[in-house]
Amino acid sequence: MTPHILPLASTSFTPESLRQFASDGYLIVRELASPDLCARIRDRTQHDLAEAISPLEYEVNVGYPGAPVSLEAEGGRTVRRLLGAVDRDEAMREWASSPAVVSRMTQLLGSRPVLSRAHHNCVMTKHPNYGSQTNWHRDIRYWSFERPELISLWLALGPERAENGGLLVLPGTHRLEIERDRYDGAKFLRPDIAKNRALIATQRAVELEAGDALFFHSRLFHAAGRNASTKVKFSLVFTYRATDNLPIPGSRSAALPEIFL
Ligand SMILES: O=C(O)CCC(=O)C(=O)O
Repeated sequence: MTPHILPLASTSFTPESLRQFASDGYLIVRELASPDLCARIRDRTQHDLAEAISPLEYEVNVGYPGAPVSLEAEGGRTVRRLLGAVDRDEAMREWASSPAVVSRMTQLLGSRPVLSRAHHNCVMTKHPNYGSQTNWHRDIRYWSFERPELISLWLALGPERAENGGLLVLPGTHRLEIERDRYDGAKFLRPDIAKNRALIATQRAVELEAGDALFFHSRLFHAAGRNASTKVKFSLVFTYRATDNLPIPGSRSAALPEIFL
């Protein structure tokens, strides 16, 4: 991806930041969302979780390590994701289409961004007791676009650390080619392979506070542990593509109308 560099402005990445994204596959911008906007998004999240407002996905549905075994089991109704974020709430939509986001996405993608409703478009919730662990993966593994180059935006709505299930990343792995036999059947990195263990040893924890935003490439390997704190962690996540990087017709990536920003 060749970033198109815009004139410098407060809503833009510097050339140095763009070089860092090209090298590492991710960038953190501190305090990109205001405390007021974060509070509105958090309030809506807490309300929708308390009322179990659809569409949503339970931990049971993903079945990752630590997830309850059935909806009827203890903690079985623990929500993993509040889906359809861009159509769920005005504040979530405001963030997704804000000038601070659109201008930066334009730089990273090299064209105006198109917001996918089919991927992420959710509030990720990680609960202390029944929130699950996510093993090392690339988001692009189940997505279908002409090029595997999308960018996701992760907005922290509270503190995120490895200890409460915050993201871990493997810097630079968006540029790496990986042999097929290094993945398990669900396309997670197999920890029993020495080359994978060496790669995983390069991990960095993404430490965020409410309002901080993480931009990350769809080929970047990332993972997250369980939430060992006493508070639920919320993060709002959207994915964008370049104007000319079309979803493959008939695939899940093309299943929902997109938003041209
Ligand atoms: O919060 C987590 O467990 C990681 C989420 C994630 O990486 C994903 O859904 O792609």
